[in-house]
Amino acid sequence: MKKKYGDRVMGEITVNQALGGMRGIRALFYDQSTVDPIDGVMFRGYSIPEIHELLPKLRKPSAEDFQSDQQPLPEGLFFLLLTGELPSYHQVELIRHEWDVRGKVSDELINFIHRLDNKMHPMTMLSLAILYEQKTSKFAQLYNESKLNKSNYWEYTYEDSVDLIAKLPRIAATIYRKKFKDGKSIAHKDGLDWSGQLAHMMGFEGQETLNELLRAFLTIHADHEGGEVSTHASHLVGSALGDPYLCMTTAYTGLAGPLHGLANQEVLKWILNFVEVHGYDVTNRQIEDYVNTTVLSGRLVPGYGHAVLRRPDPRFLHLYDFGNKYLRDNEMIRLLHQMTDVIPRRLRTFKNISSPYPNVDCHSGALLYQLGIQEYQFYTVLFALSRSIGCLTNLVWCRAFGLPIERPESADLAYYNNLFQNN
Ligand code: FCX
Repeated sequence: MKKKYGDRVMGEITVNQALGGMRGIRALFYDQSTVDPIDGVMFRGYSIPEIHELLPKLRKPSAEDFQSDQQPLPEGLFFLLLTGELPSYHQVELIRHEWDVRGKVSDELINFIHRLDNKMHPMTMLSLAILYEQKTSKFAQLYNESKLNKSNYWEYTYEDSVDLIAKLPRIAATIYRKKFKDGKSIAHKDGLDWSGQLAHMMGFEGQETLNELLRAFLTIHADHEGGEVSTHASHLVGSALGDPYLCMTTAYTGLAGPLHGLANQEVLKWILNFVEVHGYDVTNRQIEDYVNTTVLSGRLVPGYGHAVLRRPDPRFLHLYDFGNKYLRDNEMIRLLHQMTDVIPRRLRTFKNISSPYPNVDCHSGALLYQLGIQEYQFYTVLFALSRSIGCLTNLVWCRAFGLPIERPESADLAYYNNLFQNN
C-alpha cells in the first residue's frame, strides 16, 4: 500500500475540524472494525445482527435448540477480530479453556485490590489493578532484557494480551465484591466461559437471563473502530511500544470519561432521578420537559448522540430487542422504550446536536439494573472488559504490521491566524 499509493492525497482538513476534535478526519489505520454512520459497527465486515447469528453460543446448536436464540460468546469475537475468520464451536471451546487456565490471579494482586480505598470509583480500581499487574508483562520483561527484536514483538504482545484478558473477570469480580458486597471473594470455578466466570464470581451464577445479557454486553462493546477515545488511547500508547498492561490502563481511564463509557452509569442515574419525581407511568410531555430542563441547564442527556452514527446505534437496537424478549412487561424497560421514542424527537429541535439518536450506553444500564446488578458505578467496568478484546487484538496487529510511533503535529493560535491572514 505504501509503495503503490504512499504519495497520494487522501483529503483536506478545515479549521473547524482541526479545532473541533478532528471530527471526520480519516487519518488512522485500524483494520479490524469500521463504523458506518447508518449501519454502525462492522467487526471484520460483520454487522451486529450477523455476529449474533454467526458466532458460536454457549450450548452447541442442535435441531431442537436453534442457536440464534442464545447470545454469542465474546471469546468468538476475539477470534474473529484477531484472525478475520468466523470461529467454529470447537475453536471457541479451545479459547474458553485457555482463558480459564491463564486467568488465575495471584493473592498479591487480590490483596492489592483489597487495600484500595473504597471511596474510589471501580474504574479507578480497575486501572490501578492493571497497572499493578504490569510487572507480569512478558513483553516488558523481555524487552528490558534485550531479548526481543522487531519481528517477535507481536508474539509477546499476544501472550500478554491473552493473559490480561483471561484475568479480567476475576479482577473485576474482586473489585465488585470489595466495593459493593461483603468483600469476600467467591472462588473461581473451573470450566466456565469468560462471562460465566464473571457472573459466578460476582455472585450471580445460575441467573441465566443475566448471564445471557452479560454475554451480549461483553460481545457488542468490544470494538468501535480506531478513533474512539479508549481505542485510540491504547493504540497511541502502544505505538510507543507500551506493553498491553500500560495500553489498557490508558484505555480504561479514557473510557471512564462521561462522554464515553461512563455514560452507561449516567443514563441510569438520569432515569432514576426522573422516576423519583414522576414514577414509571408518565406522559410524553413529562419526558420532554425533563430533556428541556437538562439541556437548557447546560447538561447532557446521557445515552443519546454520537460523533459518527446518524441513526440509532445497532448495539442499542440489539439490547432493545433483548429487553423486549426478556423484560417486556418490566416498568423500567417500558419507560426506557417510551423515552427512546420521545427523546430523539425532542433533541432534534436543538439545532446544534448532530445526532439525537440513542447510542450503546442508552439501554444497557436499565437491563443490568433490572436483572440484579444495581450498583451502576460498575457498568463501565463491564464496558472496559469487553473493550479490552478490541484494543488488544488491534495491538497485536499493530506490532505485526510494525506500525511506527504515532506523532501528529499541533500548532498554536498564531499559526492558524497567520495561515489565513492574507486570504
Ligand atoms: N445531550 C445534550 N447535548 C448534546 C448531546 C446530548 N446527548 N449530544 C450532543 N450534544 C451537544 C454537544 O455537547 C455539543 O454542544 P456545543 O455546541 O455546546 O459544543 C453539540 O451538541 C454538538 O455535538 P455533536 O456534534 O452532536 O456531538 P459530538 O460529536 O461533539 O459528541 C457525544 C458526541 C457522544 C460526546 C455527545 O453526543 C454526548 O455528549 N452524548 C451524551 C453522552 C453519551 O451518551 N456518551 C456516550 C457515547 C458513546 F456511545 C460511547 O462512546 O460510549
